[in-house]
Amino acid sequence: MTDDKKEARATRDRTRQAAGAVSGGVSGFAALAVAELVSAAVRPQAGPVIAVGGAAIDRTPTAVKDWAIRNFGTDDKLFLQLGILAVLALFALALGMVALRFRRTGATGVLLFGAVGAAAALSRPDAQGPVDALPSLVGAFVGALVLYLLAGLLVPRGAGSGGPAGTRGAVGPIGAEDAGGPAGAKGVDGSADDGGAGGPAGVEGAGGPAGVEGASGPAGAEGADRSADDGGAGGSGWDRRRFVIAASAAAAASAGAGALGRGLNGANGRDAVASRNRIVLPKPASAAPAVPKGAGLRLPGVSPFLTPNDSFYRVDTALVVPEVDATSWELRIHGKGVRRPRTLSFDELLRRELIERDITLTCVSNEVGGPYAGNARWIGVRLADLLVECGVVPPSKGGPADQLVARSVDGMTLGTPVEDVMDGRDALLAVGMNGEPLPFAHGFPVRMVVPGLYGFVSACKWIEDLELTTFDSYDAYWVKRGWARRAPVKTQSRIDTPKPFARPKSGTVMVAGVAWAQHRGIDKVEVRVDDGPWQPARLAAEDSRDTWRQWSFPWEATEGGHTLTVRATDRTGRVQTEKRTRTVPDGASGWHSVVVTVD
Ligand SMILES: Nc1nc2c(c(=O)[nH]1)N[C@H]1C(S)=C(S)[C@@H](COP(=O)(O)O)O[C@H]1N2
Ligand SMILES: [Mo]
Repeated sequence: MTDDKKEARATRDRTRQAAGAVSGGVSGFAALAVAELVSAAVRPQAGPVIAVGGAAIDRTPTAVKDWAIRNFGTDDKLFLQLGILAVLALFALALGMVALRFRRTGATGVLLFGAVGAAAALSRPDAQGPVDALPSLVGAFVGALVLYLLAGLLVPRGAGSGGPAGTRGAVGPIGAEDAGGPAGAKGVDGSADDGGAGGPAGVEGAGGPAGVEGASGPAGAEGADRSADDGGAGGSGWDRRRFVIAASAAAAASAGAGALGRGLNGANGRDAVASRNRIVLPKPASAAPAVPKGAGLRLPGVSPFLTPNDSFYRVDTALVVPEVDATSWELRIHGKGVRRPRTLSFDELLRRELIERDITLTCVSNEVGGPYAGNARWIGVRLADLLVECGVVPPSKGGPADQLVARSVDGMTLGTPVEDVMDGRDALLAVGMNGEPLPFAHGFPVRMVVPGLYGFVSACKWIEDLELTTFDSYDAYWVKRGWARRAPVKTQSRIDTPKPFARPKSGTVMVAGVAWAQHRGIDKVEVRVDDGPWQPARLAAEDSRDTWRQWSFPWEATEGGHTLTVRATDRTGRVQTEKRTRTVPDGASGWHSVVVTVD
């Protein structure tokens, strides 16, 4: 063989390898797109990426999850999904290369991924039954088929095997029949079901058959492959044009299916959106007193006293925010010692006496100085009244149940002490947040809020079930993962301004922030500069003991590096502890410090 020929051959091989990877990529894309489409018929949460992501979240060790929350914050889920997609893409490319030599093995590999997705979907706590496996299974089946057919186009023609036309003529129809079904049907689906935005893309799905036609011939040409086995000098060519057409058609059909699926999944949520838009929150029988004038200091850099909904922190395990239709929503109250179990609709809830309260919510995953705290004006029904109506008696009065387990539509469980809910504090089944129905991300249509307890033991979003039980007999989701059974909020204070490593000018620098000890109240905040004495900060007016309190401290700053530290004292007289603990199992403790350089 001359050098020229060798080089030409090497180039051909590389091109073929690349084409193999492309078939893998296209097949993976087809699998996910079809899965998306099928999930629209089942439920969005049954899609493979969401199911695998959800399963991964539930199995992630607590330390890693905590790390992810700390480092990615609310973006942790985006990173997880991107990670899953990246892994899938790598495997798809690899399977495409495998399929160059072993078409069945490659296709089987795709099916195995489908099996993993299906298993994940079936294992989700909110799985509705065997149908949840369908998106993964159907998607993987189509993906496998696409890979098998595309890889068939990459089979080199043996010397004298009669050229593409002849090959197609000979075996084409059989292959076409095999493949034409699903891909063609997809295209038809696309154009038939979808009248709106998805339309054009769906119609493109009709490109499927074209790709199938392209694919059909060479599928039959496998025989030629076996005999030639890439070896025949000059016989290792394959029809690039047909491959490009087929791969593009398959990709376009997949894009159509995927877009249609997205559109339909979006439509499912539209009922929920409409139900939310229709809600007019009744005037509360017991309105929250106006926020005292001096509660918000209006200092630049300090968290606003009431946190707007769109900047309120969000912590949950939901990869897709559940969109619950309030018109069909129900809450069931039942369990140990519930003499009159009942089920309430959203309308029944709204017809009850509503109370409005300002309550600060904090997350146990919040590190000292961290952002997972927010203060909102909630409207809801008093949970204790409802429990009393159901015949529930708190443990202190001899009731048999000491734990109230709240369950959400996405299968989350949170356990709250019955005693706390019934001790007179404003534990709410909240329907409104800062003057509007709950945002979807914050639990629409109904969530719990209990002053004084971390969110993971009290603030169930998208709630649908309340069960009275005991702490001895049941561990809720986070408790199973190493977090505490009972977790009252720890007294904390935070310096909002100046920011770490700020470079303020010497002179008077306003140091300010927030402090919280929900349901106990904040009585004192002190600031220390370097190793100096603790100096009292000015406390803003108190709204209620269930809310955080702003504070400020005019500091006569001198040039150089300084460390500012803050600590609070709650109304029981206890000073915020200096002892640093991690967030697991019951919340971080320690003092917040900020290092600045004064110029
Ligand atoms: N269904 C559901 N409810 C949930 C959670 C969750 O993961 N799923 N997380 C809890 C935690 S840990 C906290 S701190 C609060 C946060 O509420 P937010 O996202 O509205 O701020 O919701 C709680 N309720
Ligand atoms: Mo939390």
